[in-house]
Amino acid sequence: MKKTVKTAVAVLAAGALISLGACGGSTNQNANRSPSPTATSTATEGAAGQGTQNITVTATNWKFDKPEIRVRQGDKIHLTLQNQQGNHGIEIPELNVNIKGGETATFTADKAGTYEYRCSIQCGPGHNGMVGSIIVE
Ligand SMILES: [Cu+2]
Repeated sequence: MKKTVKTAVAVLAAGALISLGACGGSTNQNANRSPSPTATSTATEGAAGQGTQNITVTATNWKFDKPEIRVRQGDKIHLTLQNQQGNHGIEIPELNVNIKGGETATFTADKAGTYEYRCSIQCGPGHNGMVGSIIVE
C-alpha cells in the first residue's frame, strides 16, 4: 500500500513538473484538498442572545482609565464618561459616539473590529495622548 502511495505522489509530482514545463495551464489542485476541519466557533458563543454592557470610562489629566475595552459582537453598549479631573470627552466617529463628561452613549457593537476612541475636547498638553480602543470580538 505504502509503495502505491509513494508512486502516486511521484507521478503527481512529475505531472506537476511537466505541466509547469508546458505552459502552467490547468492543474488539478483541488484533488489535493481535503475538507478542512471547520474551526470551532468559540467566538460566537452567546452571540445569539444579545447582551447589554455598561461601561464607564473615567478620565483624568491626561488619560482614560480603560485604554482597552473588549466587548462582544452584537452587544448593546452603554458607554459613560466620567471626568474625575479636567474636562474631557469621548468620540468614536465610526460608531457615531460623541459624549462629554457625565453623558452616556448607547450603541450596538454589531461589527467586529478595533475602534479607536479619543478625547474630543482640547484639554491641555496631554490631550493627544488620550486615546483608547474598543475591541469588538
Ligand atoms: Cu482632550
